[in-house]
Amino acid sequence: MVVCKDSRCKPGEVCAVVKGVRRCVANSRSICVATGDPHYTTFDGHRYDFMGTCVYLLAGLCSTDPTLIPFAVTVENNHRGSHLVSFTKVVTMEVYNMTLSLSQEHPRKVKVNGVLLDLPFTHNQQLQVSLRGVHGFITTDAGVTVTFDWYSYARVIVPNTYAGAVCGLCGNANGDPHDDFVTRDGRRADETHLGDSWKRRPETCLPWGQALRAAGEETGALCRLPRHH
Ligand SMILES: [Ca+2]
Repeated sequence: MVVCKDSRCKPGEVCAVVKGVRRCVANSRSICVATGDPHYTTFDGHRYDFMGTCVYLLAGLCSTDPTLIPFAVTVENNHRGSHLVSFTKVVTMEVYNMTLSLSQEHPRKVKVNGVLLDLPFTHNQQLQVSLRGVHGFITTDAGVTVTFDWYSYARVIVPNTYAGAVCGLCGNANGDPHDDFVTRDGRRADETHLGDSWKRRPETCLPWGQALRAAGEETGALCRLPRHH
């Protein structure tokens, strides 16, 4: 039997009984929101607008801590109506060597490794996808949850075991909103440079200005998801 003591848990964790086993669990969580056209609120509460039309890393593990389950959540934005704004079109989570997508195109369904499925979906008790109200919830036993309403409102929820170990448009979840605007290469940035740095496979994505001029093209087709490392 696994036994833990509070003194052996990381900061931000407590010892608790989970499914009959005592183990260290997070005692709080952080929520990042992407909504509308799109407005972002980072895990640490920093709010900003970024309207790139590509595939971006919203949040993912950026630490080599072996106790943390790797995951990556990307968002794909498109134009809706006006060419001047973009909306979240697809939210994709990579976790446990699976790729799960919730897409505007397929309301109330999930695409798992390319196969479209009805909800609820469960996998090895590691992962569940369910419908709660208008929101699809991808919940993992790592404690990371992703939601999307198949329209424009997406969230990533991480337990504070991931504090300071995540990166992307949602920031690092370390409790400090002032250091959330950090690019992939670790530099401070404004919204545009922040967003552009978190493109997936940047060389195939158009910069925001060119994306505007190319509006009408299916920009999403230009940006395929590489594996997250
Ligand atoms: Ca922060």
